[in-house]
Amino acid sequence: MRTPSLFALIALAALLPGAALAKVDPRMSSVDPVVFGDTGDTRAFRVQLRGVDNAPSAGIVTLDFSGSPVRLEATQEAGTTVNCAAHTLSRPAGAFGQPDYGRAEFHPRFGGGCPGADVVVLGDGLVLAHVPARSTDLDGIGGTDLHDLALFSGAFLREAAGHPEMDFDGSGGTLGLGDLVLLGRAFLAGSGGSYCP
Ligand SMILES: [Ca+2]
Repeated sequence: MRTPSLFALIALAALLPGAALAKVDPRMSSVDPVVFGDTGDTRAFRVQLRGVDNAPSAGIVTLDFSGSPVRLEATQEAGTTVNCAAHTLSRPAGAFGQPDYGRAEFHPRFGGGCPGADVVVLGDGLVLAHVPARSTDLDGIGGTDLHDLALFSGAFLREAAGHPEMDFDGSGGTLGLGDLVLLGRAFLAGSGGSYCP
């Protein structure tokens, strides 16, 4: 009885240091400040997982939109898993030995957004950050369409300030051409609007 137990203990001891190093540490990991929704896969949202030793760490990254009114598209880019019931997107960070070791790069497809930091970013189940969400499909209806263009044009012509939800290029401050270009690109792409049920 004692011999297998001893072997098991030795095996466990050999595994533990590696497991401890591989564990994701929220203090060391980094997350982009805003998650932008897109249907053309041109807007990246990057998460870098790191362990307590500040070295990259593999793991699964999850974006939890359940506390926001964001409408996830039912079809996401290759490698990203959408859970419509849970309102989450997840994808694995790059594996050890790869150039993107520990990094997950999302190009999330969704409509609507939230000005508050209501999207929870998790690495291997640990909360890394809370971030706001923004998309050119402002109303979360029908993808990026004429109505969104009208909403943007109205705000742009009236006051151009105080609309963080339309700051698509993340420049801060007033609305500008950079925001319009991104909206126009999504509009011309003509995609989006096939939301999760
Ligand atoms: Ca829309």
